[in-house]
Amino acid sequence: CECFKLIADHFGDARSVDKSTADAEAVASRITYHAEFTPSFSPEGFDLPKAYYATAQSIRDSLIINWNATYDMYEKMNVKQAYYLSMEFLQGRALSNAIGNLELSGSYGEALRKLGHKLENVVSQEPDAALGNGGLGRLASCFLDSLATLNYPAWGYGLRYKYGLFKQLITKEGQEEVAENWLEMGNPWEIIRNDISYPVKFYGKVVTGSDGKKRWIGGEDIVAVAHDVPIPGYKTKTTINLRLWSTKVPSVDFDLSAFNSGEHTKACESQANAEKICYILYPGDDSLEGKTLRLQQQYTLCSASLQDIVKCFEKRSGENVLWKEFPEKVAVQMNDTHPTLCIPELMRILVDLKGISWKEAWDITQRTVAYTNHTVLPEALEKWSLELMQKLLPRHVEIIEMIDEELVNDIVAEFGKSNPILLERKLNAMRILENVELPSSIADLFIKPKEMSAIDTSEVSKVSDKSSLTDEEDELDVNEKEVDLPPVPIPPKMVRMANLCVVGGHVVNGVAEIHSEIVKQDVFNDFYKLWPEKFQNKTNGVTPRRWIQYCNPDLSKIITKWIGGEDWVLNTERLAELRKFADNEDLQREWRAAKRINKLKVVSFLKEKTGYSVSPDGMFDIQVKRIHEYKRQLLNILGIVYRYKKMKEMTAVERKEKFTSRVCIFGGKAFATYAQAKRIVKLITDVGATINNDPDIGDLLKVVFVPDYNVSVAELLIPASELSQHISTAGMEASGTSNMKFSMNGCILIGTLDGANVEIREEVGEDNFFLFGAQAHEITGFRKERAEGKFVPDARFEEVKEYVRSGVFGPYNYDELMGSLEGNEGFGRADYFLVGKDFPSYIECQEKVDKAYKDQKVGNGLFWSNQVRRKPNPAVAAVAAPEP
Ligand code: GPQ
Repeated sequence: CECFKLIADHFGDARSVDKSTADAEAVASRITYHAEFTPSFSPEGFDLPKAYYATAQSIRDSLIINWNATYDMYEKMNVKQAYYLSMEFLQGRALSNAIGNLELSGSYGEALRKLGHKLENVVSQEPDAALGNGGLGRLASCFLDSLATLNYPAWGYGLRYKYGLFKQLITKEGQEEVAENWLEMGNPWEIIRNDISYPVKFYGKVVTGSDGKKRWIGGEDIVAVAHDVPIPGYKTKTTINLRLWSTKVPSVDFDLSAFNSGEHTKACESQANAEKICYILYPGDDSLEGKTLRLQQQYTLCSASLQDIVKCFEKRSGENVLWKEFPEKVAVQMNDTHPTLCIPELMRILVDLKGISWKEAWDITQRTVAYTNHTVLPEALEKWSLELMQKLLPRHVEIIEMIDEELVNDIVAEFGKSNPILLERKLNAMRILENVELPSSIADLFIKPKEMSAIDTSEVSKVSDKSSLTDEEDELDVNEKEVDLPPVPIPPKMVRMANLCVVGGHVVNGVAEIHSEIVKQDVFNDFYKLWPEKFQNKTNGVTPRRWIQYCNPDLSKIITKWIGGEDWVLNTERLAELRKFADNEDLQREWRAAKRINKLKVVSFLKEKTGYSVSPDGMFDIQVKRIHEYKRQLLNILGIVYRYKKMKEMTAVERKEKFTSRVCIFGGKAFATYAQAKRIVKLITDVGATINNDPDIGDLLKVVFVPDYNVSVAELLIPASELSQHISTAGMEASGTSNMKFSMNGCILIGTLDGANVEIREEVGEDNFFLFGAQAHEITGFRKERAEGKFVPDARFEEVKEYVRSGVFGPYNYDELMGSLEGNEGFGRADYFLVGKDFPSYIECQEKVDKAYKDQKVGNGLFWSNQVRRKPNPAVAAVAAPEP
């Protein structure tokens, strides 16, 4: 886009880091300056923690120069700015990324060496900024890197949680959670903006003034304070901003008289209440708990960010603020439904505070806001209790009710009143408010249950299963109910945030092609039929800087050497040029050597973290992601149990002959109250403890659960991976993003046709993707088959469950976990995620993997970098192969 180019060009003469002064000498003196004047550390000594802090501060100086220049540019050019609102940013470490993006690795390495430290030891001092749970948060962070790199005028907005995602300990009991105090040693990256703060209100009531305007008054006010984190682009001066809010009480609210009269706790109460909003990252991932505090967090993010965005728009507009041009200057992207309150909040600001008519404000809001959906799991489609929301945000509820009413009118206009059954179904599916009465003019259209008996349609029976009763029977039934049955509970009134997003935004996108199809054809099908133009796909992506270049320097050097030039870091299409050299033995040797270096790093890491010694000769088979039943770590571990059982039944010679040596690595956190996920963690660690200590097995099979999986651990494991598992029940993983990272690091995937796997498989070619399992369109049928008792499980699956139950892996009672894979009795949950259904094809597929890995070892060259073998792209093949 022209304006990005202008920005990039303009930077030619903007202030920037002067690379000529960034030689090692100059860098060392900047670092020592900070070591001396950084108040957080004592003056003597220069140990690693201090070296990290001083190094980070010296880099931050450089970032600030670019960050200010970027901001000045946006101001001057009054560009349209994109704002990415997200409750999660899973940033990981920042130091090596910043040094790399500023192209200062050489001088920093050299400077630190002079000062007595290795750069890699210094960067590993940094705690991960884990302000996110998993894929959704990491995607937000990858976007920031890419937006800055591509010179987009964009900002991120989030919350500055005092405690990030919990630290995971693996004990004999399984997973334990400990608070992660990532700010304990201070945060050298953030710039506390005491000059930028906004009031955020909760509770109170709405009054109508004499001018007819609504005002939200009373209640509790807190203050959101900005903390800015500069985000550098790669090989550009563009440095964008991640603005994180923390909360405090307005200074006038401190109860001095209570404090003076000795009631210290009372005096500090309101402070603690305000601060607790940003205490912890909501630990849920695809689930909903926590209620009031979580809603306060969501509203704080939306309110503070929108006040900030509006203020910036007004400032840049000067004297003449044209509100209808707001969407030409502002795009607000909501990362899932967590920031949905942006919609009523923008309406409130425009209508109540800026005096704009409802109609115009609605038009502005819709054109400004867009929504990314990240899940189709019904339990993850957020709903809020209307009652709770009414208490906490009374004005927003009025606005939401109004939006709902307009939607109801639109639906009635669209579907007419002539088919009340269809209309009722549409209203039930599409309304924002759930279990809330319709306006009487519309409610009167619908038949009361007693009148239904007269109508004979299959649709009606869905609405009421009493439809087949005669009038008399119906009377009787009602009377019986009155006498015998307890009153039917009134279903709670809820606000459906996803519906509000679809209605209030101009675009809805899914995160992989198959997911976006499911969004259109299933989750939001009624909306799709009404507004097909709103629905899009935007397949996720990851930054190649962090996920190849910095985490895998050895592989990066090889790529750069063979395809000639480093520009693949900005243009990943170029990686396809490697295909031309797929059969070249030198490339194969170099590739294998790089993989081995990475594997050796993991060998030491596993020893240090778990005590287990693993061989670098085994295939590194990795599944790292949040622990969730739909991601099916259970399928993986049961496959391993099967393998182990078979090995035990063979002689040493036979098992060596039959099986490929594997190091099976798991990592990931389970939501603290997700009992089933925790049982899976326990099973993995128990299986590991048995197999890893079994002298019959030795290096033929090892099973290791890496504790406290996070971004930094991913940066270590992914480059060492040879097989990675993306084996979710088809249709349930919206996209996945680690599948992309593994592929980029020369790893083969085993997986189902789910999420981004589908597109990855198209890209790498069918013979480089080990595919198994049921497909998305078959899942409902298979579940039905189970429910009807028609499913006959494979004997191998029965055998494996039995083996787990037999106690081979220790005394823990696995009845509940194994029972969930069976019928409907006892613990039976009828194997909702179809582990049993996919088990045979999974283990057969794993046998193919074994064979393929073995074959590469007997000399048919570079199997495991086989991605590059795919038939050459004609466009690429047309380019003469340069000599490496
Ligand atoms: N995802 Cl709704 C999360 O990590 N957390 C969430 O709360 C929701 C989704 C993931 C999703 O499970 C993955 O399939 C995606 O790749 C990822 O979001 C990013 O889109």
